[in-house]
Amino acid sequence: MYQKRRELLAASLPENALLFVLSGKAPYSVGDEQYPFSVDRHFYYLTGLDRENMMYVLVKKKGKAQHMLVIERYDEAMAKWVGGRILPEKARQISGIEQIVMEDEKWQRIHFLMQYVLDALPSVPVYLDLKKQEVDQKRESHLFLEELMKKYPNIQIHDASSYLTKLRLVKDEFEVNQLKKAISVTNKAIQNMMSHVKPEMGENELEAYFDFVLKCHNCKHSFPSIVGSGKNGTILHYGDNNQVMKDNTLVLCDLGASYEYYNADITRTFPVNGKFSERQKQIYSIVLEANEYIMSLVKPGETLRGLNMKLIEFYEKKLDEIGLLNNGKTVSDYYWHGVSHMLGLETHDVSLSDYKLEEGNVFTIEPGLYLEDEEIGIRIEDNVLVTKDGCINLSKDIIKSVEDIEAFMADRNE
Ligand SMILES: [Mn+2]
Repeated sequence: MYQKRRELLAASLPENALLFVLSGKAPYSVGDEQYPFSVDRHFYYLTGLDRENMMYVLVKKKGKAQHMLVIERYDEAMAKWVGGRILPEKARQISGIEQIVMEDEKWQRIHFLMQYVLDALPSVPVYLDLKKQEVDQKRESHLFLEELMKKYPNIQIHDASSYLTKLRLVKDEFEVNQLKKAISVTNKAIQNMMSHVKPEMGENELEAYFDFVLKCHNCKHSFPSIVGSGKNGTILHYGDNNQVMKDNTLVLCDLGASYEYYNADITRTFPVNGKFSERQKQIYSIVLEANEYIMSLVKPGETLRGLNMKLIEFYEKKLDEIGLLNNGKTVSDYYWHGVSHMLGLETHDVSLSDYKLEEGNVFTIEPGLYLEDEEIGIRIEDNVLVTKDGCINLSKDIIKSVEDIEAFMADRNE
């Protein structure tokens, strides 16, 4: 599988190329602590490995590709403290890359590859992921590039990110299955929340019912959970989750399980006491209809921006019907974010500008409506897979109709 991805990448690169993808390094924190390490997702996608200080190298020349992996030398003294670095055999077995080079022999090998690609060329085309430069592992690519330029001033530098992004946008069968697992755990965890929620409970306590299920399934969080009741549900990135949930309010839960780096991103909104009020039901029904309407429009060729425009048109009509657009109010007073983003190894997964949907994309559909004055915040978010003429809702098993939610919550007391 990883081999297939590397072959696809090699095929998409121009003739004569030397590409480097780094796994990254945890930034220093304080004392002898490090920030938690999170592997570079391009690296993981191409190798299945998730350790620090590794590098994948691809050489393409005369239509032929060679692959190489640089890893740290195993050190027994170090292993006693932090556990073993990965052994060459294990790295080879997971990634399927035959050629493994030790970190301390890396420059010798790179020098050889430079000469090999250079042969008859004025300079060596070097490809690196240079898209982001932040306080995260992406910086490693830039540091490596600086080192490379010192040693080889005559290279041509190219950004490899669009080549990698194009591949990652279309999910293979394995990836779809990983996402399904993450979504299934998220479903169980949301059910656990719905089973236990009640008035006067803290948002943090409700959040703990989600966390417990994730931990039991060896999952992590895709992102910090949002558990916002009443007015807190109208704050887009509310994350305090520390208020007491009042009777007759709704609680908006935007959260997801991450399974082996594949991220679910789901939002469900439900009544704290198990029953929607008439007004809550009215607003909720519009958001649910919006969710299903946008889902029905998905097909190859559409864009996420286009879907969002359709949603705004839909809201213009619906909100006008119930009198919310009087006194100069517009849709943007009640809805101001995008309806979708790509999903995968990152929660806001890689994409290209004005990208037209293709079969195999996975993305979110998450319309919301936020009525601050009425303390009603509602969002309903699903994760869908684009097919050749529509889409499949990967999170269809996570209940969302008023009837299903009320029935589920009524049942729990019996
Ligand atoms: Mn989302």
